[in-house]
Amino acid sequence: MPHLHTWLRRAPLLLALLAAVALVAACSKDESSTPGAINVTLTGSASTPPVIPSDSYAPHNGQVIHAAVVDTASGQVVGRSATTVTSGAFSTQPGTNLASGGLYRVDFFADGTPGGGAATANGACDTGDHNWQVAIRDFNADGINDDTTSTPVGAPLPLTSSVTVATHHDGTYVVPDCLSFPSYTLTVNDVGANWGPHNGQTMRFALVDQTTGVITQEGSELVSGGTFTSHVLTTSLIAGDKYFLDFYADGDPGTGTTNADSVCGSGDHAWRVAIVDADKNGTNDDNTSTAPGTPQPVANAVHVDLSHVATYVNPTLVCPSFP
Ligand SMILES: [Ca+2]
Ligand SMILES: [Ca+2]
Ligand SMILES: [Ca+2]
Ligand SMILES: [Ca+2]
Repeated sequence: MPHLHTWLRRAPLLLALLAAVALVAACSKDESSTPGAINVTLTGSASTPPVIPSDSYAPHNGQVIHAAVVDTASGQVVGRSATTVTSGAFSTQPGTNLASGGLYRVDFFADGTPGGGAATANGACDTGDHNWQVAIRDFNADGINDDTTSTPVGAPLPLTSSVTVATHHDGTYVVPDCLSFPSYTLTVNDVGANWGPHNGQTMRFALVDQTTGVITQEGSELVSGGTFTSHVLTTSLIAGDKYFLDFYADGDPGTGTTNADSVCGSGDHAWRVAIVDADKNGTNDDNTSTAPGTPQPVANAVHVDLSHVATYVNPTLVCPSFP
């Protein structure tokens, strides 16, 4: 027989427990909502004070600035972005939703020989690229970073609100160590010699960095005897970034160069493969090109074997990579 008086005696305790659970849930919700997301924006001005010609990033016009926010306590890259230098200036946001109180540094490099434009870029940080580092130290919390010279690098201060790191071009650049931008080799081969429907056509390639939005043209191959002329394409991938490899054959399939116009568009066959090597065996896991997979952060050198398949990706998806 139920002891009604026992339940009545316990009711206040149950109510208190329920209230405590509700309070914990409310507190958890507040903590996870992270009010006031902390972002880091990096800008390079053509004319920030002092206004002298050497302040301009013009020597890097047309080149891509790759930026990384580094947590200096752990040494880990916690954000990446990239943008192109135009008219001696740029703006990009490598850090989003950063932890309050963290110690950060911005590393960035211009890909290519200074004065050489985009043609000297190779998509990787290496010898010849100019590199800079700036500590994030906004001591007066006005949202403007107070370490703008890039050499020497100051000690970071705990970051508690969003900051703009406004730099002017510093001719004395940090000696490239590229530690924040390790890269891996991507090799692409044709296999199967079954590209015959595109014999006589030019196959053009582009690498799409999903992490930064940067699209890099990667050259072309003439299709002959069902294979690519040189059989291999070699380029670089920045560690941690996610990529698609886009390519298209210019002209009506099976007709040689009929309607080839050096433009990616209607009538051309176009493909996209994701760069993803989940088992880290060096062989790409998305080689069929029947439909693009999901790219994963690059963590090792990757090899892609391309075999022709009749089901191709709609040029609407791929052709924007070939403006
Ligand atoms: Ca480079
Ligand atoms: Ca400040
Ligand atoms: Ca075309
Ligand atoms: Ca694999």
